[in-house]
Amino acid sequence: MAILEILEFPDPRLRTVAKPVEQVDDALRKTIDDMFETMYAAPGIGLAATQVNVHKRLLVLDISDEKNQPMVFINPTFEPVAGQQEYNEGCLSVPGYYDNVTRHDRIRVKALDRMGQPFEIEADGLLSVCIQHEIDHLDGKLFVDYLSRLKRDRVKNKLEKEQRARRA
Ligand code: QAP
Ligand code: CO
Repeated sequence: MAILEILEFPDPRLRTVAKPVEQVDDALRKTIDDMFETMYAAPGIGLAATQVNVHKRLLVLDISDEKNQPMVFINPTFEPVAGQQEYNEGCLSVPGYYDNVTRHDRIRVKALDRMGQPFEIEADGLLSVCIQHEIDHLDGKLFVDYLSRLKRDRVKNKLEKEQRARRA
């Protein structure tokens, strides 16, 4: 297993639209395991392949307190079922910044599991927010895109400054 480098906003590679996974094989399962190791080490509750510069439609998450409920979604899609909710979101690619985003509450999700088998679930609350946030990454979208340009530009400047300091 390996800890992968997480791309940070405003890295243009975060804008890549990921391609569907065509084969769920051992090589993909290795990427999945590395993504879990990276997410747990961060620590985070969700990670999309885009964030580790792998442009395949794949995401991992674990919203449990004990960090013992890993979930994998390959080629995920969702449909809204009911309601809206506001959640104070963060992102491993936007470290140190949190803001409120309104999304669907109950959604129906279809995906493949780590053996390539199709499954469907309904999700609401935090699980639903997390799935929608991670699917956005696969489409090159970040939660800061839902905020005002003023807020987004402030976050961009702050992170660019931190990234420059780290490289100096
Ligand atoms: C996405 O985010 C998410 O700023 C997952 O300094 C977040 O795991 C979905 C993290 C909230 C729904 C609600 C963020 C770690 C982790 C930071 C994360 C940070 C360190 C974010
Ligand atoms: Co994120």
